[in-house]
Amino acid sequence: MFSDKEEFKQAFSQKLEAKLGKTVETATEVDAYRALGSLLRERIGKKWLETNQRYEQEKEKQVYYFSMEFLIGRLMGNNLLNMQLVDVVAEGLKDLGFDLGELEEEESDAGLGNGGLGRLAACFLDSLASLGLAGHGYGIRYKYGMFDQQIIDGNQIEFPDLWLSREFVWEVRRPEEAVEVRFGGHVSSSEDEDGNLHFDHYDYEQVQAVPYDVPVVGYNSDTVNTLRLWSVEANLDDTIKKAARLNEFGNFLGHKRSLEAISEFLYPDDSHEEGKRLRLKQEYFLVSAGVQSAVRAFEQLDLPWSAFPEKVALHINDTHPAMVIPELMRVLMDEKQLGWKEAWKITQASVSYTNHTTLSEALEAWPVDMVRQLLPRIFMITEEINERFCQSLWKKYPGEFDRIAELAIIADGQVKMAHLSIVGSHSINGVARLHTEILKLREMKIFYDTFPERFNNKTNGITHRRWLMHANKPLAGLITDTIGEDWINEPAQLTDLLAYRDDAGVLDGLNHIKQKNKEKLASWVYQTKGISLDPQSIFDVHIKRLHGYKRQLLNALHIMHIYNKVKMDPSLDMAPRTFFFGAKAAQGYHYAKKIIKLINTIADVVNNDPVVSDKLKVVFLENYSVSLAERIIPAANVSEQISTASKEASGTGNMKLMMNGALTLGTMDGANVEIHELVGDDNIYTFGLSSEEVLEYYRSGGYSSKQVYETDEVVRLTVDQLIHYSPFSKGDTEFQEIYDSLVHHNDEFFVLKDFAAYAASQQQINFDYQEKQSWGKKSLINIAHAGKFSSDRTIQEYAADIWRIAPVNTFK
Ligand code: 26V
Repeated sequence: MFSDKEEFKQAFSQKLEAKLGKTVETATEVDAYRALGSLLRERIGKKWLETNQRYEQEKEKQVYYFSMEFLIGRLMGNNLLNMQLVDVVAEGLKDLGFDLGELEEEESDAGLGNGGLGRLAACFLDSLASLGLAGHGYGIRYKYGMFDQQIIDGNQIEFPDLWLSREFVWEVRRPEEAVEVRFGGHVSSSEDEDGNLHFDHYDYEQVQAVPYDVPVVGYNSDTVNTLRLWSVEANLDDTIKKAARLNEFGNFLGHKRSLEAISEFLYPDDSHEEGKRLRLKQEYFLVSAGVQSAVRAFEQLDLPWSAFPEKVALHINDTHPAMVIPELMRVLMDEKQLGWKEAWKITQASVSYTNHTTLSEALEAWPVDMVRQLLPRIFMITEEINERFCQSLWKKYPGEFDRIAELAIIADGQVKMAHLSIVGSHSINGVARLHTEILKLREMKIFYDTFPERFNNKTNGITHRRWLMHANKPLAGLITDTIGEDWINEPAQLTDLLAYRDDAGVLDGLNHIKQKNKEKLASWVYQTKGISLDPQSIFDVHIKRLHGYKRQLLNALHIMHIYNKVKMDPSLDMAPRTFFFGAKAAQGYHYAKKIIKLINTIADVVNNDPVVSDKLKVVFLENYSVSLAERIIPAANVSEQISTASKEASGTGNMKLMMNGALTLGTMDGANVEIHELVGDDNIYTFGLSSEEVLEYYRSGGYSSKQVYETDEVVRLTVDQLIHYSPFSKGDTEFQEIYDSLVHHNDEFFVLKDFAAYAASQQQINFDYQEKQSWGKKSLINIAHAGKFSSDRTIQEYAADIWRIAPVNTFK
């Protein structure tokens, strides 16, 4: 092991030789990346082992965070940061002729998630380890993660994400920890002499779930937790037997392949539930592997089953892993011989659930026939949970058929996963204050009325280590120079910056760093896309999944409007702007793809028109991902958070941008409400309908987009350009669908309704930005209040209120 630069250089050269048979002179950058990764993995190994031993000895309560997605991105930079080795390694590599930044670029993003929900899980792991808490992730090791997006002729084209084609240096395969997961077959029951029922599952298909463990290194802490990613492997014996039974030897390989499909790819849609059988298989695969593995670890402690909830917390990230509930019941009853009542008490006391969306089209409901056929025993148990739940309701609300029908877990031929999650857990939380209120008072009102004590709020957070210290080292440095380094362990102390809100030196420093970051991004854009940008212009950033409710269309229409204004008056007084977009659309989401095409069309028109070129640029950055976010966010001045109020559960990009000194332009939605509350009216640009107004319109009608279109001339002229002859439509019908959605289908997301207010806020930004000093002050105030949005705060709340765990033995 190494503790200084010279020792590092030696260890690194030895690693190159031993692992790759290369010398420093012959090694490529990929070689150097792999050698460095493997060196660090070994160094992590010791603390990893010690952490696990400590947890076992102290019989520490373990949290297992079940999530279908962990959008962890690259690990090299973050691990170096958390191990506090950045400088030693960077300098050592430099001496040997390598650049650390370039080596980091050799790592593929682990894109094992769609967006907010998956990235949140990754931030939580970082906080758990950094706070010295015993919390681990259980996920799937998808062979193909989030698709690679390329923009060809303005359209999104998807390519498979081959992230494993290069060795993933951080993982360790652990075949000895594998478990069996069963699908299909039949269940029979029999009674023993004492009248106890026993269930026998037969004729099932069995696969192996093999874990690949990834260490999660805490910052300046001796804790290394585990992200356990499960991969499917066909059980050869079983597959051969099955082929023999069916007399289908010829199809042995086909059968094997179909089993292996389970951990093949991530479903790249986070907004439309499709009821796909393979997705259900994936969910049960994760759940069954995870539950069995958690139960196995508990059994090592040699405690009575009643102690299970004191030693194990099972958290489900949205309803995707909701089958944890019937699966734990199955294991406790069928394998460990517990009775229903005891098993149920243990299950409910161990499981907790986070809801991440109120969009009805994203709520999971599986067809009864599919669940029964694919998971017969799980279906039986779920039916029994439903039966008992409905009976208890009947006692509490005798005769209230409607209420009971509405609450039932199984109804209308479907298994409702949110209902199962609420009934089977002791805690249900939303992800921002407004979102939790909407759950309690509207979407889940009937459940809230039944179990008010189970509902609570946990406003999301982001790890300030990746999103500030790693992504924006100069800014982190300035903060430490200004207020000392305590904020690193206690991000709430960022408020100490407020004392410098009028300090010209600090504000200059802040502006200077932002400027440098913008220049860096501009030069990268120039190198990769050939578009030349003005780093003095306002960098206005809209980065997130493409979705109707996130209203990239509102931003796009507004850019068309500005373009028109400059064309009419080329000497218009405005601060030059660069609009950045990054967004992936789900493969089958036709409307979202049209909006991508529209943004790229606008970019094409604007960027090639010399009349506007010193005032306006539009850049669509393809393949938005964690590592791309790390490039963009430090350079942002304006953070677009313009969802239709009530629709964005929280948002976390808003927090990342705020922490990097961007000012939010947003609706009063999700966590924007809490950002507004902290920074005050002067340091945020809010506009548009409130969530109450939106919900009222949805409930009672009364909105007519046609009327806005007819009365607001700016809106009409702009929207007409989508279909009439214009630089954007070129006489084509390409954008007819968008036009129709706005004008003829009553504009589901209130784009036209909010247009004027949005344009007015943008105009205000245009004025305010020109006052450099006061803009810097606003930016500083945002950074100062961003500590509240560190995921350390969020995780401390989960730990105290939901999981009931406390740290053991950290350096802090
Ligand atoms: C739903 C579905 C349904 C169909 C199959 C695949 C799939 C995958 C994921 C989802 C859930 C998406 C929910 C989600 O990502 N919500 C976001 O969660 C963030 C973290 O809490 C929050 O900041 C965002 O506002 C919220 O949209």
